[in-house]
Amino acid sequence: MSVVITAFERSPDGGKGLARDTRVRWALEEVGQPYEVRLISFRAMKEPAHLRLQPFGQIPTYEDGDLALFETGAIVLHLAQSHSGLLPEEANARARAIGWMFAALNTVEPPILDLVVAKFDEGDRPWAKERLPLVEDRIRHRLVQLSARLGDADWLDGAFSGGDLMMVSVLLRLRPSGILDEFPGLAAYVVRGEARPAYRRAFAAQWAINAAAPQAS
Ligand code: GTB
Repeated sequence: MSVVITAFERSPDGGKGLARDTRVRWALEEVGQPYEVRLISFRAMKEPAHLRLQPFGQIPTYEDGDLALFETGAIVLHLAQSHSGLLPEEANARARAIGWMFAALNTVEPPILDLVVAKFDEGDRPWAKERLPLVEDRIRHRLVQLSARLGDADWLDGAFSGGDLMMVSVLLRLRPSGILDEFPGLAAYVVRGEARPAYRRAFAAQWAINAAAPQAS
């Protein structure tokens, strides 16, 4: 039985790897699980067939036989728990790595997503200019803390884990803003993640689809 995920038929980022199927592809590549991709249009995402898989009308989804999952956190955690390669064997180290996955999604990603909203959804509001520095500073606050914890280490807690996969994926979304470059240790951490062969395969696979597709003007 093969694994099938969904991804944008045409990603709004033109294939820069920022859409969330990339983190799922990366996890699949890290654990050596072959997969197929069903590309889906924005319209189809809101139709009943997709809503049965993803109640919020979003990508990515994950199907493996009887199991259908949505939410990248759940998908990556499932892959990490059902294959070797993304979680340490030792129980406490495993629990800490899962903790970093949650930290990425619950503590670091929200202010980063707020910046996307502030720029792209609210950018034309009269108060947008005043709000933007506050949103950016909330991100910086988190990055100061994350950077202090990472220190000179390669990864957040020993060997590379699903926690790093999720944290690097979350931080990547920040690169276009320039804020990541204010934190050279974290910028280098993200580059280390991107240099992993599994990430490169995942990126190349989504790039092949998006670079080939005509972009919306
Ligand atoms: N919490 C969910 C998860 O982690 O799975 C969030 C899933 C999600 O936000 N999916 C987005 C989506 O389907 C795509 S990744 N959006 C369509 C919709 O909501 O109607 C978010 C994303 C979109 C675009 C860019 N980009 O252009 O750079 C980057 C990331």
